[in-house]
Amino acid sequence: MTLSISLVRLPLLSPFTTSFGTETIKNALILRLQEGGVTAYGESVTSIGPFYGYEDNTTALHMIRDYLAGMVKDIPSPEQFLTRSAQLRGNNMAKAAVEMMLWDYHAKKKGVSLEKALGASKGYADVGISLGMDQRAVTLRKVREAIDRGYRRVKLKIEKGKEYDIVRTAREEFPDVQLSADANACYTLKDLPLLKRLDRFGLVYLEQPLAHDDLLDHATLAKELSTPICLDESIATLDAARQAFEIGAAKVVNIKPGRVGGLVNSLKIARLAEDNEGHVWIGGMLETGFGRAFNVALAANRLVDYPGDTSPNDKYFARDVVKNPFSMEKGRIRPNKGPGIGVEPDERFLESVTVKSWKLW
Ligand code: OSB
Ligand code: MG
Repeated sequence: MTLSISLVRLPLLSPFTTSFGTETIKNALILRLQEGGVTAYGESVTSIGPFYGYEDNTTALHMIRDYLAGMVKDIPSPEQFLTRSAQLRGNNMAKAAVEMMLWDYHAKKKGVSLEKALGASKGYADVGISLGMDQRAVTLRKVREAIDRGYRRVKLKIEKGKEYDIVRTAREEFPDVQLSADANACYTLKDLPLLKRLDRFGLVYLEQPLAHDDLLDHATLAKELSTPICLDESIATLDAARQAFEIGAAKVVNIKPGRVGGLVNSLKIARLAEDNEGHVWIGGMLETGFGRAFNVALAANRLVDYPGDTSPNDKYFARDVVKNPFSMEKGRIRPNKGPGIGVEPDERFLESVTVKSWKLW
């Protein structure tokens, strides 16, 4: 029985720019558990630095090596692992990588797909695209290509002073597309006039306009806008989701299992949204084929009602580390049939992009 973690470095097909920076390479931490005939995987959504959240690959590696690996020697259920790891504050991205690996392991042991293990499924995930910031003409071309490929929602990244022009032109050229904008926390309430100007474009929602750790100001903003607010960064826990719905800080939540501590919490947040007449969709963090397979399985769940940022692998990478990438048809992706995440690693390519590996036990 072995548990190892590897850092893999995979170039992105094109740079991905948000209000917090530009990514050109995906630096992913991949967990691999081998027991009996079963090999299970996990992927941390952390990156090289704490720009999206406070965790990064170094802190996740520390948490997993020094705390979490020792808690899973008996391969507990995801729920048992959450109970054990609750004594450690925060660090949900590190916890999520381990939690998801346990889901994969137990689904494989039972011989069921992760999609099935998660409960009632639609059988497919509705897919939207997240477009990084770029020159206007480039973005508009990418919006057209996305619509032609069948994407069911197009999300534009925005930042202060670079929101009105791109949203207006995209809306004018594509009047019928489901359009959203993601600010990645770059505004404050003082920018209300800028945000109000977006109200007329019929966005399905405005994603994370204010601070990464704020709920209260979002509730204030929500009262001033007709566009619904979707929270991403601010929903770091199940309690944050409950509080957000309670005070009206969000109508929509972008669930990233990696951000909320895994799939158990993701399903609970989705149920909370349903109870509060809210909406949820599954976000992405430019995952490799391992992390992507978890997101797609979750996005197919009945509780998920909006299209997610779960593009097929070839949006991100010329070559992914898995042999069976997803393909999209009419803006939908079918989850793998399993067992577990149902992903076949491309071992030789995976090895060639692995920077370093650590044996945990
Ligand atoms: O805010 O949703 C975000 C990528 C990295 C960090 C944050 C975000 C994103 C994306 C990309 O929007 C979604 C994807 O296609 O994986
Ligand atoms: Mg976001």
